[in-house]
Amino acid sequence: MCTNAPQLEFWQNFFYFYQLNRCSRGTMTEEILTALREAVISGDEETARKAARSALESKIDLDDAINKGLSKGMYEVGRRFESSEIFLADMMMSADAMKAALAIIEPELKNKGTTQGKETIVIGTSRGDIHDIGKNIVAVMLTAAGYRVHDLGLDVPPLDFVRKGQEANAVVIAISSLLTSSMSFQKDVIQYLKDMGVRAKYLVIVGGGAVYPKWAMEIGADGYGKFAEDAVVLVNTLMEKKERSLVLVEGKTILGEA
Ligand code: B12
Repeated sequence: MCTNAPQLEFWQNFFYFYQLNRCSRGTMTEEILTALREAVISGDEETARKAARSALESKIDLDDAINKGLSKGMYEVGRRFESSEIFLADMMMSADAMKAALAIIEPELKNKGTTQGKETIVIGTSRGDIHDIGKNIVAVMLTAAGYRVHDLGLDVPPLDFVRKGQEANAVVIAISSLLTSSMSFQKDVIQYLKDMGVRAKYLVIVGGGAVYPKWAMEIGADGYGKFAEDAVVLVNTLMEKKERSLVLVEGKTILGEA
């Protein structure tokens, strides 16, 4: 019996330090996510940069840093703006803080990807809409997934999506809309493609805060994704399909195909 004592002690210590390490890692991750969230809410660029660097140094999941940290902060900013607790200027400062953090995180996310020479995607924010933070994240995720992404930027006129799609020999046209008023331009892109007799050449996917699955169905889009990572699942799924039908993705789960 006594001969097993050192062994027992070894395992007891092992499990103690293992748990300690797990707990402190968990706490550290939570602290960084909170710092990212708070930096966006308070619109503090410098703190946002610091928190982003900590996220990289501590190797926390970068999707979590964006979704559970930065985007959660932005969601709260949107809520406060809607209930008139903050003003446009505050929202702009928050956007700058989020962009500052993303400028540090995004290159690392892109590095994770493989340039597999997959198909080309043209992406942009629709006309009249200058919200580009979410669209930029989608572009980075698709790049990291190996697609060639041509980012047309923001406030993109419907015809530009079509022209650039043709120029770049794209397979997918991705349109982001955060404003209800800019959604109708997504429909215009599809209408132009039809009028020019090239609708079948392109897969049109839509997303962004203002967009919802029924809208995607109404305008005859090929796909809708709620979050940036859904865009990757969506495009991969559409590429594998033999016949066309609308694909809806939320939380990396295919909600339905119609
Ligand atoms: C930051 C912000 C701004 C910034 C934008 C800075 C920038 N460079 O982007 C500034 C301050 C400039 C701004 C201005 C305005 N804004 Co603003 N803004 C926001 C806010 C707070 C956050 C948006 C954001 O960046 N979220 C974080 C990102 C990561 O999320 P996301 O954009 O939704 O993207 C994710 C998904 O949607 C998805 N996704 C995005 N695009 C795509 C595309 C595809 C194909 C797919 C599959 C997925 C996908 O992936 C992303 C990551 O998961 C939202 C509130 C909110 N909760 O959304 C209001 C909000 C969008 N704004 C709003 C308004 C009203 C305005 C203004 C009209 C205010 C004014 N009085 O002037 C102007 C409009 C200017 C214009 N012409 O566009 C309203 C829109 C209401 C509506 N439905 O029409 C919102 C909802 C605020 C509110 N609750 O009232 N805004």
